[in-house]
Amino acid sequence: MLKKISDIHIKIQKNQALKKLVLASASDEHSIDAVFHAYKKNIIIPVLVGNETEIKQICISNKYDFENIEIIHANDKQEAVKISVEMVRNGKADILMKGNVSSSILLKGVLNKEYGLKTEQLLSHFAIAELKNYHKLIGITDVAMNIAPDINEKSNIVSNAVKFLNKIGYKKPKVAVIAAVETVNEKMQATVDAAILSKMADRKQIPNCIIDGPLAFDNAMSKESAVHKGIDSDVAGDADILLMPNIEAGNVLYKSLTYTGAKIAAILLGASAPIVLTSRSDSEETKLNSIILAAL
Ligand code: COD
Repeated sequence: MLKKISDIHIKIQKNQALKKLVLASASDEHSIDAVFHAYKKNIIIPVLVGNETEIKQICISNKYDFENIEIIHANDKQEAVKISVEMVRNGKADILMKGNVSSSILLKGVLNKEYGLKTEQLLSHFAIAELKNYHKLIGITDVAMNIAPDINEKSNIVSNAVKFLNKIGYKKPKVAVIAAVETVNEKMQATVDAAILSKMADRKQIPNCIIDGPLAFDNAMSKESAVHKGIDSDVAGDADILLMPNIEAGNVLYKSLTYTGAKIAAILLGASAPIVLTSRSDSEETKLNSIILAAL
C-alpha cells in the first residue's frame, strides 16, 4: 500500500531500467522542467518534439544543457503529436507525454487507427493523489478521457485501474463507486451503475478487487461518516480507487484537489504504452510525479 507520492519515487529507484520519453509539443516550461528533473534522476531519457526555436529558448532560459538531448522540429501541434505517437508505436520511445497541446488533440493522435497506440482495451485516465486527511494514496478515475461512460465502459475503466494497482503490488484494491447518494435511486444513473458494478465484482466479472457503491464522497473517504449513515462496507473509509460518474465530476474533483494542496500523479492506461496526460496548468511537480508513475 502506497501512502505518499514519494513512495512511488522510492519504488522506481529499486526496479527501473532507463526509459525513453517523448514530449509531444514540447514548448512548455513546466513540462520541460519536469522532463529534465526526471532525466537528472536517471528515470528517463527525453526526446523533445515541437517548435525547435521555442524549445531551445526554454532550455537556455532555464540553463538546461540540451546538447545531448534529441530535439525534433514539428511545424504545428498536430504534427508534433503525430511524430511523437509514431515514435512510441515504432518502439523508438517507451513513454508518451503531453506537452503544450490540448488533451483532445493528443488523444485523437493516440486513438488514430493508422499510427496510434490503441489496443483492444478501453483507454482511460488514472490519477493518484496524496491528501492531507487520508491515510494512503487514493486513485481517481476517469477525470480526463471518457466523457460519459456507460456501464460497460465503467467496468473497463475500473479494470484498467485495478490491473495497474495489481501490477504495482496491490492484491485486492478497494474501489468506491461514487454517486451523490449511497442508496440506489433509479433516477440517478450513477447509483444504478454503482450497484451493478458492485455485483459484477462479487461475481468476479471484475476480478482482483473489492467494489462497493453507490457511495457518496464523504462515506467513501471516511469510515466515521459511513458508520454515521449506517453503511456497513469494507470499502467505506478505506478506498484505494474512486470511480467517478463522469468527466465533469471527475475533473472538478481532480482540480479541486490540485488547487488545494494535494500531491498528484496522472497517467493514461490501456494504450500500448504508458502516457503522461496531465493538465497544461498542472505544476512541474505533478508532471514529474506523473513521469515517474508512467515509468513505473
Ligand atoms: N478508448 C479506446 N478507444 C476509444 C476511446 C477510448 N477511451 N474513445 C474513443 N475511442 C475510439 C472509438 O471506439 C472510435 O473507434 C474512435 O476512437 C473515435 O471515437 P470518437 O469518435 O468517440 O472519438 P473522438 O475523436 O470524437 O473523441 C475521443 C476523445 C478522447 C478525443 C474524446 O472522448 C474527448 O474529447 N475526451 C475528453 C478529452 C478532454 O477534453 N479532456 C479534458 C480534460 S484535461
